[in-house]
Amino acid sequence: MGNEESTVVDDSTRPSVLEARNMEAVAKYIQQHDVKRIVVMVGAGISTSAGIPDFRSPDTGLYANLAFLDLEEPEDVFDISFFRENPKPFYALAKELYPGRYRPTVAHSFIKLLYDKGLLLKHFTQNIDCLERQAGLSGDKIVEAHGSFATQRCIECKTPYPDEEMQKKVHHGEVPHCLVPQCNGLVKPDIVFFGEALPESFFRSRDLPEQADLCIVMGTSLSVQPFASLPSFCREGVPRVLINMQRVGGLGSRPDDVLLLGDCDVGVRKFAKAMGWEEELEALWEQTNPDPKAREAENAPLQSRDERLRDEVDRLTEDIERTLGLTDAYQQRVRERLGEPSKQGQSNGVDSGAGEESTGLDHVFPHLARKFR
Ligand code: CNA
Repeated sequence: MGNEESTVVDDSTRPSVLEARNMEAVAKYIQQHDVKRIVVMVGAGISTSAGIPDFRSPDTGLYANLAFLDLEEPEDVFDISFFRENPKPFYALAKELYPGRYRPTVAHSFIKLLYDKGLLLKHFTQNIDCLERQAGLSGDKIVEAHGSFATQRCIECKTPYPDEEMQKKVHHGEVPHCLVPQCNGLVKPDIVFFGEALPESFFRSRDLPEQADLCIVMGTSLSVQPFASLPSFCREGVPRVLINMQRVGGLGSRPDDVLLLGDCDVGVRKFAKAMGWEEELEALWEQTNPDPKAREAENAPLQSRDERLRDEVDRLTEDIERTLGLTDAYQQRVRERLGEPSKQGQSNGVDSGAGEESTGLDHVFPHLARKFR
C-alpha cells in the first residue's frame, strides 16, 4: 500500500447502524446521531510522517535501526533492569526522539479538531513523543498509556526532575541524576519501560471506550496489551474506524467497523473531507508550523529560485545590452574623432586606442572604463 492511497474496505457484511461501511456513512452518522463522545486510540503510525519511526515496521522501524546503540536486543533500550545498569543507550535514543525536534502531523491536528469541535471524549495514545500536546490538545484529554517525555523523575526516590535541566541533559547526551542530596539516583522520563506498571490515568480511563459513540483507531499494530484491548471495550453497534497501513486487532470483524487502509494523514484528510472540515483541518495543521515564513519559502523553493534566477538573467542581459549600446556609441564617437568610418553593429572588439578618453560613465561601469584605457 503506497503512502498516497487510502482504501476504504467495504466488505459485504451489512452494517447495523451505519448506512454503509464507508467514510461518508460515518460522517452522516456523526451528524445525524449527535455524536459527541468520540474515543481515539493511536500508536506510533500517526507520528511516522513527522519523521519518528515506529517500532515494528520492517527496515524503517526503530528496532530495525538501533544498531548504533550496539545492543544485544533492541528492546533492551526500554528495559528498566538494563537501564539501571546502563542508561546511556536510552539517553542516546532520547536525544533523537526528544520533543521539540518534530512537528505534529495532520493526524495529530485532526484529533485537535475533534477536540475543538467538542466531540472528543478521550484520546488514548501509546506514543511517548508528546506530539498531541504540541498539536494543542489539552493534557486532560490525553491518556498517555505508555507514559511520555512530558515529565521525568528519579527512579529511586521518585522526586520529579526539572524540565529545563532535563532538556539540557538530553540535548548534551548526558545522563541526569537526582538532585536530592544523598540520592543521586538515575533520572528517567515517565515513559513506561518493560517491567513497569502503566500509569494510573490509564486505569482510571479504561472504561471510557464503553461510553463512546464512535471509536477511531489509528497507526497502531494493536499488539501491546492492555492497550490493544481498548477497541473491544466499545459497545456493539458503535462504529469503529481503523486508519492504518494494515488490518489489525480484529477490527473489521463487527458490522459497523470501517477500515481505511493506508496512510494516517491521507485517512484523516478523507475523514475531514467527508465532514466538510478540510479547510479547518489544514488551517489547524498550519498552526503547528513553528516558522510559517520559513515554511512559505520552503513551499515554493523551486519557483522562487527559478524566478530569482530568471530575474537575475534578465537584469544581466539588460546590463549587457545597455553596456553594448554604450560601447557602440562610444566606439562611434572615438572613430569619428579618429576620422575612421563608422562600424555600426560591431560590438565589443573595440580598439583600445581609445586612449585616455572617458565615457563619462566610469562611476557606473568602472570595469568598462578600465578596459578602454
Ligand atoms: P508499532 O507496533 O510499531 O505499529 C505501528 C503501526 O502503525 C503498524 O501497524 C504500521 O503499519 C502502522 N503505520 C506506520 N506508519 C503508518 C502511517 N504513516 N499511516 C498508517 N499506519 C502506519 O507501534 P504501536 O504504537 O502499535 O506499538 C506500541 C508501542 C510503540 C508503544 O509502546 C510506543 O511507546 C511505541 N512507539 C512510540 C513512538 C512514538 O512515540 N512516536 C515511536 C515508536 C514506538
